[in-house]
Amino acid sequence: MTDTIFSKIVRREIPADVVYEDTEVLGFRDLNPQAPVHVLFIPKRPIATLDDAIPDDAELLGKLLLAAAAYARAEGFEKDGYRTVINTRDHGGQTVFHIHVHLLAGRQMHWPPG
Ligand code: D5M
Repeated sequence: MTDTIFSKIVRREIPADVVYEDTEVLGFRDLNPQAPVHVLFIPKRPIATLDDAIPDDAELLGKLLLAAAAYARAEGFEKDGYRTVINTRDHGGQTVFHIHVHLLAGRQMHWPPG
């Protein structure tokens, strides 16, 4: 897959407000926040979209979700709750083709999403 801006963030070639990091996952604040808290969790090893994930990626995808949950718990968001979102390709509204989990917290979310 082609390099994206998120791989540049992983390599620290461009700045980001990093709030979570482990050996395989990076979490950083979204530049265009849609809630009081809006953090993106990405695997350091890029996968373009959820549709590109293969069975060998299962553990990494699980770690991505668990990292978001661990961060939410550490920040105390689990009490009121929060939303996690993965946008996939055009109709999903994906704009950066390096898979990412949006973590949104700090306000009431609504359903259905736009
Ligand atoms: O979400 C892609 C998200 O990535 C979107 O909410 C903006 C955010 N974004 C784009 N560039 C950056 C940088 N450089 N830092 C932080 N956040 C960024 P999608 O689900 O693909 O629409």
